[in-house]
Amino acid sequence: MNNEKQLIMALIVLIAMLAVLLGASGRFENTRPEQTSEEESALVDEDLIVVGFSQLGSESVWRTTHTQSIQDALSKENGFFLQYSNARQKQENQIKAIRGFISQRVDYIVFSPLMEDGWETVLTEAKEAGIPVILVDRKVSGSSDLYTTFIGSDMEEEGRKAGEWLASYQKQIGHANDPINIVVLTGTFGSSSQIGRSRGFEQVAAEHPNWHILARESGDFTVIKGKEAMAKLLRMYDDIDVVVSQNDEMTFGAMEAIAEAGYTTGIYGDMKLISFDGVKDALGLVDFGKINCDVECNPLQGELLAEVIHKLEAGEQVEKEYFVDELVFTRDNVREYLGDRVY
Ligand code: GYE
Repeated sequence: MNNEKQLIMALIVLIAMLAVLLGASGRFENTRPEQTSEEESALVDEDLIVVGFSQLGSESVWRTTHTQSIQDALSKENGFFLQYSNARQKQENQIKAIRGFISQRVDYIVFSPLMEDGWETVLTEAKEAGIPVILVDRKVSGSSDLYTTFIGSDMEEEGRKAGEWLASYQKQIGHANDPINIVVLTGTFGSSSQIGRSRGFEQVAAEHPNWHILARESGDFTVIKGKEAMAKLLRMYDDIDVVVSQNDEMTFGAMEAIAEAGYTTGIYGDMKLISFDGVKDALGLVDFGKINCDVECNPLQGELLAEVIHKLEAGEQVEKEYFVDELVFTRDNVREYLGDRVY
């Protein structure tokens, strides 16, 4: 009986020791809780190129289309294993995501920086770890040694196109020298899209002493904030001739505020309206004559990105910047493109 008891006790002790050991090794394996076993095996799978993609958020149709384009192009079928992280408009989330990608030793880091400033430390960490960084859509300030290449739009050129459209339109309607009052709804402050589009438009405005930019107000690239910003401007000024809105979401919001204030926009409206992006719903409004001009920003960057990564894999030289093709839509040409627009 005693012997039996001793045997049972010994067994219990043994089981407890085994449980502790297993638990400990389980904890050890879990030091990277964000990785699933599928991800772990992809990391050791030599055939897949592992890419960590930090997207800045999902504030617009443009942005969700951009994300989808990258997810489609960097698919398993195309030889990639993509880890996607959405920073929800917070720079600290992007920094955290990039640090996670570094500790996982991904092959490439792709990221769309919320704003231009504040990346030196984390990009230096990526460089020291030997991981190439590819910027998509937006740029960073500072040394270009901290990234391998950029794929996206020429934002300054987009801003200039908006200005040039306005100049040619004023001329076409015979009012080239009339004084005009302009308000600008800007995107996320400090982002390269806000900085570039503002700079480009202002370059053209500077050539026209009769153009008066009354105010610039941030609408953070969203419908709600675009509406708030426009409502504020309408309370401040009753003589606005032109609204330049740096993306379609803010334009939709601004149009609500303008209608609520009793004004109209577009070809036959009280205010001329210039937008950026060129998503399907906005192009519909161009066709309808409610938005005068929409400067395209092309979110379909995934295929070019995949191509560039394949080049890097092959040890080929790549460019420092790749710009995507973009158009300017007005009522004169929009029908040609509206039918094929998928986003
Ligand atoms: O215009 C806007 C998005 O950076 C070009 O970001 C991008 C801009 C785009 O939220 O809709």
